[in-house]
Amino acid sequence: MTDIRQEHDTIGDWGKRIDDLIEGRAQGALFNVNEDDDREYDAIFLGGGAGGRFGSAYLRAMGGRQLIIEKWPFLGGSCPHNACVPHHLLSECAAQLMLERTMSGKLWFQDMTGVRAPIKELIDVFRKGRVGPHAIMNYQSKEQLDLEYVLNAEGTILDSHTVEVAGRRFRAKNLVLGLGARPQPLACDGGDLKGVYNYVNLVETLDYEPGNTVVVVGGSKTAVEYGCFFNATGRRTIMVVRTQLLKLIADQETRQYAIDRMTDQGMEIWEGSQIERLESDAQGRVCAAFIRTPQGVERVETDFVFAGLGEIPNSEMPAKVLGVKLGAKNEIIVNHKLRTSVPNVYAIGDLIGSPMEMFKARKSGTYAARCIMGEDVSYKPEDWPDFLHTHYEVSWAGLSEEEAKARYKNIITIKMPPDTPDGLNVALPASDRTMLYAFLEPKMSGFQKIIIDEATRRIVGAHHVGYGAKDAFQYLSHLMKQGLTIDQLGDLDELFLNPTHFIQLARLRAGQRTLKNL
Ligand code: NAP
Ligand code: KPC
Repeated sequence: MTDIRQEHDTIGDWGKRIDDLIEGRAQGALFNVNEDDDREYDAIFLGGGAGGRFGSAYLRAMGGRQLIIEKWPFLGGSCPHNACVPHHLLSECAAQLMLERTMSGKLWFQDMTGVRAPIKELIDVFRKGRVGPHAIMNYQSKEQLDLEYVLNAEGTILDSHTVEVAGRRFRAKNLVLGLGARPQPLACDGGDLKGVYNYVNLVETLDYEPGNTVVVVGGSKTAVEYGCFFNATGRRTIMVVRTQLLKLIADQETRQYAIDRMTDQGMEIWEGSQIERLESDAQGRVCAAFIRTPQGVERVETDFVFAGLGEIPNSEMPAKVLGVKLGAKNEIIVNHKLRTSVPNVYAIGDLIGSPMEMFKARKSGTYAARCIMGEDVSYKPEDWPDFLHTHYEVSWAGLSEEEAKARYKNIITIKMPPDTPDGLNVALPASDRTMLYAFLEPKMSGFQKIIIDEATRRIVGAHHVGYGAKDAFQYLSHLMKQGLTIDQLGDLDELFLNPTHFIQLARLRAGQRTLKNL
């Protein structure tokens, strides 16, 4: 055990310390506990991921006392270690590679014929660099946010007020569980062979350069994000989807645009299909996948299978020790105050089930903290803006066109590209990172749509495929919940050329008393 309370590591020092602990060159728990403070803890946060860290910061900022107990030697959780941050790195590379392949041999772009980009080298780049964000989280939490924490040691719940870690017992008025989730394994014969990856073991164990064919299992965010990257590297990529791809994009036109651009890139989407079994070579590595399709079983030679099948909440210890109630997918059931079925025990983040988004984890942590500190707030994650990556970013907020039609008597849509006989072969939308497409390959320059309830003139849905619109969607979603109308949207001040085009398009129609599609 190392007491680091009086040590004031720089971010650089933290990077070295964390690297040594991860790589096994150093051991032992790190205690950053304020022994001079004799107040009882308001909350112990078991798990220092996004939820635990943000909940702690909020509680501390409100004047409370908190302690984070985290098994890894860093705060921030799976997001910067093996989940969202590598997702984003890979997705940025997928977008870049798609641009380079589309522009191959034109302007200053190199000829990409036959070029296969390395997967392992990029994963190595990530592994080497990930201590950077880790170090910032530890530094910021200690030196700037004044949080107390114990790192690099697994906490054991003794009761609803007490956790033991590295031989010490800590007691608090409340316990906040933020134990995260783990990938659902591929349950088939050969599902545990070498060469079968998920987002965790890909980062931790990939030690060879995958061959020319990749099989991806799953049809939602994780599978699609990784699949698009593997495809963009220049490999044959087969998506094995047991039902339908990207069901979570409710607006069918947006979904179709996203899927069509994936297939344009050569991705093979095998819907209604399942992996039946995986075959191993003499070294115990996968060498073929038997895939049951609606047409029969196909054998595909591959040395690389990636499973993106969702996640299982790590709820076993609290269920066993405290008896907290669980849902059907192992998630801890909480109410709008993030309270579990056990008094004074809260749960946050991935542990409470979908959506398992880092931004939901952060927010749920802060709401638990506010409830603990006596605020009367309710956490309602029902109505949030969302996104995923293909080779593009797909962002959405509010209703799909289909949902809006079912709910309102008459709806108006404003789209780019518009519905014309030219289809997608027009040079708009065009903006950040789609300008070259607009001029040289117009149908790849994106798709966007807002949906308006004609009677109230309110914007009830917004959808976007392109780049750089997530920022706008954060604010747009808030404004839509406040009742944003086409008139108010058209009256905002835009910065030319913004990725969504929504303000200027709304302005073109806002003068109409009876709205028409555009
Ligand atoms: P998910 O959203 O739970 O989707 C699981 C996918 O795997 C679905 O397509 C599902 O098919 C399929 N599946 C599940 N069990 C299967 C089985 N036994 N055999 C074949 N297919 C199976 O999982 P995810 O995409 O891994 O995402 C996990 C969580 O992380 C989600 O909450 C997500 O929001 C979050 N995430 C977010 C991002 C982002 O960019 N915002 C990126 C990655 C992950 P069915 O549709 O047929 O059920
Ligand atoms: C780079 C980045 O913000 C991802 S790491 C975030 C971890 S935390 O701030 O604890 O949510």
